Amino acid sequence: MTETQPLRVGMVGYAFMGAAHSHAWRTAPRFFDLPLVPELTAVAGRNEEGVRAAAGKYGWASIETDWRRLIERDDIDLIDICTPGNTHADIAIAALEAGKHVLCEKPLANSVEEAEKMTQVAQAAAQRGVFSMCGFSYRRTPALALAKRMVDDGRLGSIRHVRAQYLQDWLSDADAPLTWRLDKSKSGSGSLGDIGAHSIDAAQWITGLNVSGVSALLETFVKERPVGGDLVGLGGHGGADGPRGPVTVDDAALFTARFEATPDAGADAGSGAGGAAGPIGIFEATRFALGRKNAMRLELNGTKGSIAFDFEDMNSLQFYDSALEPDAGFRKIMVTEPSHPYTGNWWPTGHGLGYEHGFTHQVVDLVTAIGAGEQPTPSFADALQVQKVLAAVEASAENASRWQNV
Ligand code: SOE
Repeated sequence: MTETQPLRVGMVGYAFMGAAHSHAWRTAPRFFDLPLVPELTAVAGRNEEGVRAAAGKYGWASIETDWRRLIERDDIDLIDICTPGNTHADIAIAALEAGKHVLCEKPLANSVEEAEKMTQVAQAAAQRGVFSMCGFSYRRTPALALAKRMVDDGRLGSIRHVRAQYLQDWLSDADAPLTWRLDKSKSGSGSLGDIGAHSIDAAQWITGLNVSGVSALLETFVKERPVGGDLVGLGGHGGADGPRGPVTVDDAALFTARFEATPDAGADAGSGAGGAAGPIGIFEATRFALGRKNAMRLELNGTKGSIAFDFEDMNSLQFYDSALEPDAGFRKIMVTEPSHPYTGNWWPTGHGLGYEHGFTHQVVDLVTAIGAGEQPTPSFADALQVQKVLAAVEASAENASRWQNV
């Protein structure tokens, strides 16, 4: 019997994403057959007390207080980057150049320039068998993976409309603290990059088409907030009386978009002479939609049918098939069958999965690709395309919503 080789992981950062990734590294080999077995070798963070507590809680074997030291270690094969966006480029480039595989949280970087550099380094590293992936974890939600499969199988025909919303409400309280997610120098942007980036990636991935241009509005509703706040940076109450600091990111982002043409658009999509050949889209991302907790929603209307998804009901997908009687209406598919993406490795039909499973599936797909010596997806190049859309949205919003090509 041959023994499965380990994949020794070093993770940087240990807050919200660090917790989700730790759980995924630990769980993936217990429910899926992997070509390499992940080991939680070391976790890095600047605060020794904090990183030591995180290592104990999440099960990491050792700690470092400088990510550079993690990269120098020869008992680490993969660096998992769970830190704010302003640190991604330095860590990812150093890791890839040192021959470590990389998993990097989204958005890939805080600028197109950084993302381009990271992509160049990633592509050169891939030639040497050193791979990288960006953590757009929603791709691994079974219902969205099923949506992708249905679009690829032609069940919707040519896509005409993309309607994507990502709605949360944890910033609605004007006294919620000023955390790193509200500081442009750390996060790059606000709702746009934090949650809108997921919608852009999901829309491009499922349709197989890139966004080619946008017209956008950005708004910051609360301009100053109480300083302080926890490491996780999601919600809480900062107290109304203490010092306040400026919010330097958007609270809400809206944009209309065009996608590139589908190869059969002229024949099937009825675009008309001189009309748009690809789908049109409307995107909305906000952390001020009171009552909406994690409503990552996507609706696609094609020439043959429609699908609709809402993460608040994440184990199901709505499907309208125009080949059926019109009064058949939308049907709710419970995405819990063994034939559905990822679900067969979990519970009996109908028992459902949660937020954390997306991260576990991300590890499964990453380790499977590394084991096969293949490029995992989304690659840094895929994430660079998302970064270009984010930049186009900001440029359009700064220019009175003027059309901006990506
Ligand atoms: C991580 O993938 C992430 O985008 C977080 O950064 C968001 O805040 C979260 O709400 C969705 O997931």
